[in-house]
Amino acid sequence: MNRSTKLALAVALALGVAACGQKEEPKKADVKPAAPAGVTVTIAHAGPLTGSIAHLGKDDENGVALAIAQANDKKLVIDGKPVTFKMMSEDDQADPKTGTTVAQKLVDAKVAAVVGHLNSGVTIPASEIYTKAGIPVISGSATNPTLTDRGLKGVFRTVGRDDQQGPAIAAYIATELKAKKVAIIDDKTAYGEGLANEVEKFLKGAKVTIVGRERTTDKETDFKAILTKIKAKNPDVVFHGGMDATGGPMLKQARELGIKGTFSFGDGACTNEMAKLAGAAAEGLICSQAGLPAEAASADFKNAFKAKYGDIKQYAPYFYDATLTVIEAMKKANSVDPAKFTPEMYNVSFTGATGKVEFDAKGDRKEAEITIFRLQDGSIKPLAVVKNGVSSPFAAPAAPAAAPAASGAPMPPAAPTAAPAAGATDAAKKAEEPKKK
Ligand code: ABU
Repeated sequence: MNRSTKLALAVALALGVAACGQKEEPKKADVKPAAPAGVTVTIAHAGPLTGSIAHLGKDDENGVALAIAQANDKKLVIDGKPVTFKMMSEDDQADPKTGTTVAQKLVDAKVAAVVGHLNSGVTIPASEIYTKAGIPVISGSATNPTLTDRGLKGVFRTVGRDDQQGPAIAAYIATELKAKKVAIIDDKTAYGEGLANEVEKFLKGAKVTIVGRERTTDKETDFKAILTKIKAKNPDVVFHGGMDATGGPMLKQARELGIKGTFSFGDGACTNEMAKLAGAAAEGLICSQAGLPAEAASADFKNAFKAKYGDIKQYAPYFYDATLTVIEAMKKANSVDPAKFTPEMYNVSFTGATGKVEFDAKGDRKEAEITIFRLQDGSIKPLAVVKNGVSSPFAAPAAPAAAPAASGAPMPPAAPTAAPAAGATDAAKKAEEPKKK
C-alpha cells in the first residue's frame, strides 16, 4: 500500500467513525420526559368465602372486584401519579376469631382500606384492629348498631342499621300481618340476637304478645326441639334473627312439624337461597333487607355485574358502593394515604349503584332504606320500602338501559334534589344531571 492509498483509507475510516457517532446520538425530538411512577393501592375485601354463607361472601367480593376493575379502566391519577388498584380478599369464615386474625393480616399487608366484613359479629371486633392501625373499614352488610355507635373513627356502612330494620319488619308483622302472638328465635350472634331484640321491643310496644323467645346458634342444623316448644304456643308469626343457612332448614322443619304461622326474617335470611334450602316451605315468608332490592340498583351496575358474575345474590351493590366510597375519598383528598383520605369518607356525596351515598358523623348511611319482601314463586319480591320510618309501596325501576354504560362512575356531586323514589336509582342519577340550557 503506497502512501496516498494509506492516506485515503485513514480519511475514509475517520469519516466513517464520525458518521457512526452521529447516528448513535439521540435526536432531541426522541427524548421524552420520564412518566411519573405509578402507585399500586391495595383495597381489601374480607368476608366468608367458605362455609354455609359463602354464597353471600362471594357476592360481596364480586361487588368490590367490579368497582376496582372499573376504577382501573378509568386510569385515575391521584397526587400526580397513575394509580392501579388491587384487591386482596380474605376469608373470615363468618367467625369473629378468624376475623381478627384476618384483620391483623390485612393491617400487616398495609392495605389502604378494608371493604367488609359481612357479619356484624365479625366486623365489630375486626374494626378495632383496623382503627388502631389507622385503616378505614366499610361494610356493605353489617347492620348491628354497635358497629358505628362506639365512636371509632373510620368505621362505615352503606346499609341501614338494625334499629331501623327491626322496627320496619316488626311494624309489618303488627300492622300488615296483624299478628297477635309472635314467637322469636335468634342465633346468638351480634346480628341475630340484636335484630331479634329490636323486633321484640317494637312488638311489645305495639301490644303484640311475645309467646316465646328461643335461642339457637349459627352452626345448628336441627331445630326440632325449639320448634316443638313454639308449636305448642300456636303463634301467628315466628321471627328468626339469623342467616339463610339456618333460616332455610328451620322453616322446612317447622312445616314438617305442622307449625302454621307465617315465618319472618331479617336481611340475613332474606335471599332467594331460602327457596333452595326450604323448598316449597319458603313460599309466603316475609323478610327485610337493610337497603333497596337488587332490582333497584342502577342499570349500569346491574348490566356490568350480570355480564361478569351473573345474578346479584344480595348486597353486592352495597359492597360496590362501599368500594367507590374509598376511591371517592382518595380522589377528594388527592391522596391514597389512609390518614389523609379517611376523613374525606365522611364528606363523600355521589350517586352509586344504590342511590345517593353520604354518611353521618358516626359513619352510618344517610337516608338508609329498608325493604320488606315476600317470597313468592321461588324468589323474594319487594313489597314496600321504609325510609325515615315511613313505608311506601315498592316502585319497580324503569326499563333497563339499552346497553351497558362504559363506566360505573359515580356522578359528580349533586345539586340538592328531592329524595329519589324507592327503586329509582337511575331516575335519581338523571335528576342530578345538569339541565341542558
Ligand atoms: N345484616 C345481615 C347479616 C350481616 C350481619 O351480621 O349484620
